[in-house]
Amino acid sequence: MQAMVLDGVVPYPDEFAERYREKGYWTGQTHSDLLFASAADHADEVAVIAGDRRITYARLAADVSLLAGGFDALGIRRGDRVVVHLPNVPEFVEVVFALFDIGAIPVLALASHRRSEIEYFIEHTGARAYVTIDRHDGFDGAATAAELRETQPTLEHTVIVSSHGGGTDLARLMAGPALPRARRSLPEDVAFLQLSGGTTGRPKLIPRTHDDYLYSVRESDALCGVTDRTVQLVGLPISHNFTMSSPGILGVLAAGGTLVLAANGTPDVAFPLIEEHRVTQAALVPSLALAWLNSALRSRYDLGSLETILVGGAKFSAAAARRVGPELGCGLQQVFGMAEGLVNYTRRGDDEDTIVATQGRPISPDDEVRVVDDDDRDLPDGEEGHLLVRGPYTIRGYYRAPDHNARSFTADGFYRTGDVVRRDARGYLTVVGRSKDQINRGGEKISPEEIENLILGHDAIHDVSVVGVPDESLGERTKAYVIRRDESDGQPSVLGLRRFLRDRGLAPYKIPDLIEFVTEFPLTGVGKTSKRDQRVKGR
Ligand code: J2J
Repeated sequence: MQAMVLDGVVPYPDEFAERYREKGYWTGQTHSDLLFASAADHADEVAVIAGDRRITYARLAADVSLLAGGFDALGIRRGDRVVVHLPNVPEFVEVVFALFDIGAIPVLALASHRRSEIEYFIEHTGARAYVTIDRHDGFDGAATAAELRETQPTLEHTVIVSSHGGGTDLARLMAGPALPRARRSLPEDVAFLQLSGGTTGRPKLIPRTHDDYLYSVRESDALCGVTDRTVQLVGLPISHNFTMSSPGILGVLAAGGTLVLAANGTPDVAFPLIEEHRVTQAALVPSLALAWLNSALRSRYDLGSLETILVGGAKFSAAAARRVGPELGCGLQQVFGMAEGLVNYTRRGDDEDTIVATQGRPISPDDEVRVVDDDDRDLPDGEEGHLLVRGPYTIRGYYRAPDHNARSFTADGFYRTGDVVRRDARGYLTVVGRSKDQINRGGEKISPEEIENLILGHDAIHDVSVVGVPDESLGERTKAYVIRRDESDGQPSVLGLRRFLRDRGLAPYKIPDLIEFVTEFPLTGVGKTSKRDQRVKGR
């Protein structure tokens, strides 16, 4: 089999790839190998629990092979892009593994995305198929799919999963013969396209290979103590990089553990599931961890099975982190990761100060971390600077984004994370801020420019500036300062502008929390809009 040819992907240079293989980081396993190996070792154990469904490893593997047969019969082949747009349902796991099995490339949308984002993913990747759900949080998947089939020339197939489980489209796909076990992709192939938070315009897509991704998954399992006894609550969006890989659903499936899928991670949903299924591990964003700490429901449920919560996606305050052990009665691991690659964990045996006050240290001895000043000069430990990274599971470039890549990577391949950190002598990182133009709304990343561009599409708007303003629970909320045109007659209203964005098919989490109409923006010394002033004033 030849290596997959996919335009717009920046490969690891040969000498690095060789080194990562020699050191045993890249083992040659593909995602589909991972699942079938676990299915062989843990056939009768439960892989996925969702509502009253319990899916064993044997069942999961069999369904994946049937579904792979269905996609294959549609003509979906190795390297074809398929947008997968599903909430936390078992069909997500089945569909992505079926696509992995034929070597097709899932493009991982978030369930909260809407037409606007999905359209862009299909256009940008030339996707041939789109898999979604009939109904989710006010989203009408069937109507959206029908519309996209009309407007998107590359889109040949849409598959609608029923929110009651399965559905006629899936049943049809699974009616034919299963695809026999065979190797249909190489470990160095791009396995899927993950989403970046985005800083300019539309979110960038991140090509992750089997080899690089599964290295991070296996190491995450070791660092987080994941075994076949692990029962993991999946309450964060299932396709997010944290949920997929840190150690995530792939980590649990690799180890033969059990996933408990939850619609979300709020205490009212999560606590009963923890009690019922004796959940041992959960991944949370800081706002959810706070909600758990402050919930009156804590005393109503037995959370005694919980061994560890992993908290990441945004900065967890040391004050809240310190409460986890005493109040939830479980361990804490902080996780500072990114879909582009690098993941840091506090280690399970670390002293309390390290666990509460740092965001951990990198997974790999070969993660090359640099902390630099504005001119890319390396700074001594303890000083705040820009975090750059290169390593065995960090991408060398975004998908089909040469101009952006020139800015986001150094000439020698270090990724500019846009995070401002301090490193201590042991290599532990503390996140102190951010230099990228991005809003982190409780772990959900928002590109101000994307929202600004959409708002500027409104006839009555003259100018707009979107910033993140401090928020006690989410860390940040979004605020749009809007200047209407002179002749706009006070239109649109706040509600009108929200409706405008919703009608454009924008994901609800990107619709500004606060909108203020102003007549001018504060300016910096050189006459640019001062987003800093707007952030401070906006609280
Ligand atoms: C401060 N900022 C953090 C943390 C991420 C594991 C965990 C999280 C992600 C993720 C992930 C942070 N403290 N603990 O992919 O595998 C901010 C940083 C970072 C950006 C990446 C994983 N953990 N962040 O959040 O691609 O700004 O990945 O660069 O969504 O989130 O966002 P994302």
